[in-house]
Amino acid sequence: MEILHSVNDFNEAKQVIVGGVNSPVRAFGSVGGTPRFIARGEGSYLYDVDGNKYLDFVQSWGPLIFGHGDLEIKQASIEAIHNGMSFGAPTELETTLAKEIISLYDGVEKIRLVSSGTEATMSAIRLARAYSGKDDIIKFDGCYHGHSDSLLVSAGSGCATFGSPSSPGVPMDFSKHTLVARYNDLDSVRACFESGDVGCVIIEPIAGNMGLIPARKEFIFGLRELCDQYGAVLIFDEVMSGFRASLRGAQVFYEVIPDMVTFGKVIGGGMPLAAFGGNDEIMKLLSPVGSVYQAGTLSGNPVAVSAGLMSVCKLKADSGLYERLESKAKRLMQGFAQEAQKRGVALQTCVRGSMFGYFFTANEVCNFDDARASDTTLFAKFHQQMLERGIYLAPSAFEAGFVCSTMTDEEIDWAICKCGESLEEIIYG
Ligand code: HOZ
Repeated sequence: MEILHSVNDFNEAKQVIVGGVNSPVRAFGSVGGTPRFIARGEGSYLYDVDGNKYLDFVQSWGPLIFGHGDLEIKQASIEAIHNGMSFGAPTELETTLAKEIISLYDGVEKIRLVSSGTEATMSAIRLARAYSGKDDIIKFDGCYHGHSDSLLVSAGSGCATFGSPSSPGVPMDFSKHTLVARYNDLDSVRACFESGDVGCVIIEPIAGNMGLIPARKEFIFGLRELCDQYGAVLIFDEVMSGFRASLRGAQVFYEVIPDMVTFGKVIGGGMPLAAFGGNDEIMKLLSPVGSVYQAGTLSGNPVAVSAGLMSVCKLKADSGLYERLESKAKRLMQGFAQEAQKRGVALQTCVRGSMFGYFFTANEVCNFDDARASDTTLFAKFHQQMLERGIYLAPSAFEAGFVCSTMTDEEIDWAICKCGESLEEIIYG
């Protein structure tokens, strides 16, 4: 495969952009090789600057559930642009999108729109602290909630890849309020509650930043009980799983109502849009009604909201969509598992709606320790071989994969075939 233009572009980018990328995992640090510079995307495919075509299982890290360049989402964005790019004043569109989200997610009575998942989780934590009157929060090893100071502790993918579990530059005074528990381990949560003055628990109920690891049902029930017992706010971070694992995100799988939910990715249809919401009691503390401050010039941007609204409306309109997406993701993961088994390679796979994950290990993966124990060297080789064969997978063993609505069974089968070839090359090549 010819990638000369990507190599040149990467070298040039490194002269002016730190590491040549604007988000660390894109640099391919943990898998090696040159990140492909992308010229365009269409449906299930990405095209790089050298003209190579890739079946894309990253889909912009989740937002593009309808694939690249969906016509209706594009049209809605273009129409919005005709009316103006940004107003810094309220629009009717924002209310419509807020109503749609509230109608689907239990526990969400009021919403605030922001521009990124980092903003959503950071603001939700601030509000939870103000509501509970307590500074300590519990997060889980391997869960990623954006890069704000108090959440950048044991934070999964990007941090794991670069070997800095908590980043330099985060004062100890900030991170000392962040207690880290083990995913799917209630005893570790109890221990945190007993050792601190905990006002909030934040969790990705379907973790997608340490590979795909869903929480067990009884674990989520237990979290709800502990939060109620200790007067702590339970936040579901559904930036990745919201509208991805199902139309109602994790709530379909757990039937537990959180106090707050954060959203991002799919709700922006590919544009920078995120949100946080919760019950009225908590949300009314937010400025301008309450005194907890949060603001943003581009919050509720009309172009982003139009793309997101079209995306959500399309998801609601197609009742069989998530079943179809899940069956594609299952077909892919079953295919990978069979190809691995044929060659004696240990592989664990997982699917939640349109999200999928795989680890090169013989053991069940329930938390970040299990994920870290998987064979990441083999993952890197696999990633390189698949990329060479036109299959674009997330360049980290600790990220989730995504299927989109345009993917056909034939495309999935083609990826499975390439999986077999890649493993063959790694073993015998
Ligand atoms: N770790 C982020 C996704 N889980 C990376 C996003 C990006 O690089 O675009």
